[in-house]
Amino acid sequence: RDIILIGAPMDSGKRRKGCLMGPDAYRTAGLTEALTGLGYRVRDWGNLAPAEHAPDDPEARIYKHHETVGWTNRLWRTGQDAMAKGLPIFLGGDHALSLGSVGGVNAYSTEKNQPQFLLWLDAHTDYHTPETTDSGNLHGTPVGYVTGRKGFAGFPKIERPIPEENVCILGLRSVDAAEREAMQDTNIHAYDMRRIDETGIAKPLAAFLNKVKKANGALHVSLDVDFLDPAFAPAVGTTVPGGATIREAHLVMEMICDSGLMSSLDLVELNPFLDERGRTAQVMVDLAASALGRRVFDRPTRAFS
Ligand code: DIR
Ligand code: MN
Ligand code: MN
Ligand code: MN
Repeated sequence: RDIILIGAPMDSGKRRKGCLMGPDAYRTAGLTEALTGLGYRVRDWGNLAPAEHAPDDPEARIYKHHETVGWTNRLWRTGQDAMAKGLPIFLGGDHALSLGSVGGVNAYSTEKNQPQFLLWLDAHTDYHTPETTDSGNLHGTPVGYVTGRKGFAGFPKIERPIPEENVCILGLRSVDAAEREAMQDTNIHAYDMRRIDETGIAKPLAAFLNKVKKANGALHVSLDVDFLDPAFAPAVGTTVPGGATIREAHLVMEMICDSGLMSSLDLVELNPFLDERGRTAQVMVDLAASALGRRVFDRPTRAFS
């Protein structure tokens, strides 16, 4: 299967600037070369621009609402198109990117009558709606959007929302009060760092991957830089201490690869402007390579139980 790189130099999902440098940082860190070295044919579709959109009011409560709608429309269509041709990797850009990437890949699987699953690797739940967000930053809303929460005026309608029980979030350690309350009534599989400390990260992930496999589902993986501990992945606007270690993160990626289930991937929230010598971009490239087959030693594909 070909891999398709889709650059989304977007910064509209939050106020701090710099994520727009992300796609080129991944390229500079050698993403194409890493994947080519694993035997893939890599097609780089370059950097997108938002679809035409209304001008934003700088005083509005929601930051750059219209520009984010423009990005969502562009990414949605591009994602749908890319799914027919290979495995898309969306290069962010902030996490508002996933409004469009997940919207698009889910529209594709809806058309194919395949259940859509979503693995969200993040310190945050991103379960707000434009009505509940207190920051006004839309990067905190994509899980709410794709699971069909109300309040996303102006955004494309999701024909078949992703069922809550098809969503797994790993790495949580910063959840806003409104999100926590709303999450409580859902069937989303959400694991905070404490549970990961207690059980290890492999156990909840294996259970989720098993579910995807049984349902013959499509699996979108959304990797937010802040899933990782800031000690080795500092280039993100919202660092939260106590994140996944580099070994936990690689284990997650290697298990995803072993499962053979991943059909699309986001690399989001990287802000290269906050970094030293591109080290966080390099970590993200190495994790993407692990998700797509890089190993120290060859191992037989492992069955989940
Ligand atoms: C945060 C979202 N809860 C907000 N934060 C981030 O602004 O509503 N998500 N960084 O990844
Ligand atoms: Mn996020
Ligand atoms: Mn986050
Ligand atoms: Mn918030």
